[in-house]
Amino acid sequence: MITFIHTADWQLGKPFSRVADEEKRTALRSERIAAVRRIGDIARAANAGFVVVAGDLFDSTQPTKSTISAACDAIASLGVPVYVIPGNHDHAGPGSVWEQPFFVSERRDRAPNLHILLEAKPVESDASILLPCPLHRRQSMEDPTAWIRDLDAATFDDRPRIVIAHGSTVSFAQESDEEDGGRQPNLIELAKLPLAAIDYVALGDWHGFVQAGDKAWYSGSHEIDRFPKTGQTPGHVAVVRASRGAPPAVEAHATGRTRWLTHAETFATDTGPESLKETLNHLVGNTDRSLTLLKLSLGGSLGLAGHATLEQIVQSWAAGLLDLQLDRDVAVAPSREEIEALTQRAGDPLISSVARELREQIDRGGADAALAGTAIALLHEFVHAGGTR
Ligand SMILES: [Mn+2]
Repeated sequence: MITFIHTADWQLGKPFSRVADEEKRTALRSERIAAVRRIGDIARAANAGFVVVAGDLFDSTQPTKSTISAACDAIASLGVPVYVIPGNHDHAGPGSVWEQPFFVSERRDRAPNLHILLEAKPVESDASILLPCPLHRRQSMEDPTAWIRDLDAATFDDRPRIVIAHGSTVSFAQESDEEDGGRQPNLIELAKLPLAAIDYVALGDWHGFVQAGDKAWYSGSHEIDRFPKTGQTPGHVAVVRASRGAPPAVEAHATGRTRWLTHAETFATDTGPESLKETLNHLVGNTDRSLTLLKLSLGGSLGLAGHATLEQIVQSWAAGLLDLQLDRDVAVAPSREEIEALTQRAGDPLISSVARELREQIDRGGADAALAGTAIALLHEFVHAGGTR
């Protein structure tokens, strides 16, 4: 029996362009490198003999030199051979990273345990026979595993045979995990593989840990890189125990540490923001904000005081979280007391007269009322931020 780690879809160098804050984009990229290093802890604990990366080690065919160097150092830290196939993101077509002189020399000098499998042909490692299915272009309409169908397995000894492939399988064809969607390239037909002659199929491309067939698993990405769809479990690697002619034993082990949470709230009263604060503290915790990304949808309506409280809460969480994706559609419904107070500021005749004008527009209703509501909220904020005495 052999034990190895199956992982995929590291997508090192992913730009995270939807995250507005540059410092946080950098932190997200660093987390993907740090998660590679944590694979080493799992490999040592499981006594794994090697690591298989089933495609998309890099996010693009042209990663930066910093990304290449960080990747090589992290891979070297794993301490066991690491076998990699190119996926669709880092395919081995012309001008690929794999033939770039900087990558070639960094791999040689920093990560001699890293082996890039560029050809569709059997590779005999010490303990196993690897059957790599590298991608040579981003999208191919040919099944990358097709070459294995005609393989003469009689020439192999009794080492376990491991297919390494990247793409959708027929069972997952309708739900590609690629963000660009569209028609299904790189489609793998597991049923056409000579499964009796194969002991494990290590798949990449789907970002959650999931069994895709009799002997086939997706490990998912080692660190979460998007808000997961329901039921997905990204942020894991697979620890695989395989023997020739026996079913594999496959376990998911957590390697990710970023959290991607979703929350929605509809406000009805001005106490809403305070209760949102409680909810977020409970959901995220006060010590873990810098590793958490939150998609927050806010609706309903609030008075002026409620909006001011909400704004303070939003600013704190936007700064403290690894990212806050805010969908805020909260109407202004100022209380009569709040408007009256603004219209009667004895020392501020200008503020008072503007507030009275806005109050009249709100009372008249119609399209201008919503604008006036927003304006009076801004006026309230201005007054309470010390813009006037
Ligand atoms: Mn992919």
